[in-house]
Amino acid sequence: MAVRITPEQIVDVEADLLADHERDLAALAEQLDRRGVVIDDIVEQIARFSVAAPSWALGTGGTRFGRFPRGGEPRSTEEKLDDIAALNAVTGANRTVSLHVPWDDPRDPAALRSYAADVGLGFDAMNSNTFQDNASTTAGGEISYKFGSLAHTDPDVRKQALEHNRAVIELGVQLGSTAITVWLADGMNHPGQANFRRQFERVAEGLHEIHEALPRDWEMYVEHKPYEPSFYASTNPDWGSSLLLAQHAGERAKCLVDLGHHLPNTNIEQVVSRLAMVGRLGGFHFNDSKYGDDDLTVGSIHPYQLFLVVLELIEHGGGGMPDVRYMIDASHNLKDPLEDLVQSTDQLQHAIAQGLLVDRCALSEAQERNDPALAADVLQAAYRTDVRPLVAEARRRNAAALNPLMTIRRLGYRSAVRAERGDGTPASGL
Ligand code: LRH
Ligand code: MN
Repeated sequence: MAVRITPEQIVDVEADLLADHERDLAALAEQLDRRGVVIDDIVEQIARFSVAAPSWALGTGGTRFGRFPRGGEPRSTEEKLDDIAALNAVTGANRTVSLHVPWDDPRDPAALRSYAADVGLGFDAMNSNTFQDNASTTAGGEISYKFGSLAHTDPDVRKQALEHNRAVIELGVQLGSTAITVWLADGMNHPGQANFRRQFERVAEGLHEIHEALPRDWEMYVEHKPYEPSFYASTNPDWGSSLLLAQHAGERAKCLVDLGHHLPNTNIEQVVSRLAMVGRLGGFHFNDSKYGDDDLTVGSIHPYQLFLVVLELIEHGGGGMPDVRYMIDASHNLKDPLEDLVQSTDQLQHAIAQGLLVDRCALSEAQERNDPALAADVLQAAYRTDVRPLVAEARRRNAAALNPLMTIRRLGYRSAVRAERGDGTPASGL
């Protein structure tokens, strides 16, 4: 019997928090009122926000140097949905799941769809996988993706990669998803190993064929990454290549920005501004990183960068968060996967609250007048505001938790599912 978290349980275990919350919220409302800010609009916008949880990040992640599973990991896609339902119960902001095929390969998609609906979840962008040799994606091992997939010199390998993407789309249609994300590990490890142009042209052609296979109401997202597992050149390394590939693929092809897929010191908020400006910003894989594609907790290393990315989104959305795809893509080597996803979602809710507090009129005036100090002051006034009462209130209005991390611990979710699932079975995924 799956472990469920109910709004009533949350109210019970947080009874001692409510009075302080209401006091803090009233104090902030009074402070913001003096700045001409009506908190209800901001609370409503935060409450409307939702970020998809990655089905591949509900187990303990690892590296080539080791993996330290903690037990109680989901043994099936259904149990992953149980965990995401628990996550959504305490955050009120993870209302969809992004599946990764064949790590998730449901035998009965219709049954999985109604299982998800029963726990209040929907299916976000699907993810294909032509970066591993899985029997179900390599024609039973007839082909290998060792030297790439859509970029491969062998037409049989390219054909199989297309078949797999079409199969992922068909599965997504049955689940009610309306998008597919295509990240390719294709590239080179050695100078001269392949021809840059011919590799890129093969990928461009392959993505165009995937675009042509999209149902009318679907979009596809091309995800760039500078390196790993290709360590000399990735075929789609940066936003420029990704934009060229999306434009060549078709009208409903856009670019997905994984925050960890940028070389150190890349101005990611500017990348977001560029892609939004040309109407090709499809969505995000939120995470954070210090060095490479570390897939760490969102906003845990570069919180100000996250704030600036959100600011570009609010600019693009005309004062609110635009209708693009928001997804988390993380890997949890040390933290409990659910607690890490709680903190990533919480960081996003805070960055959005701070972004919505920016006085955008004062900012553009300072910009027009070339007054960088005043512009910085306008940004800092928002960034330095303690928005925790706003975020907690938005969650409370979604019947979720004022303090999700403390509450998921007080409810003993992990130990309850561990008792049910045991320690043996690591979850499929990263
Ligand atoms: C590649 C990536 C991609 C997924 C994978 C799980 O690094 O970000 O989005 O397919 O992680
Ligand atoms: Mn990603």
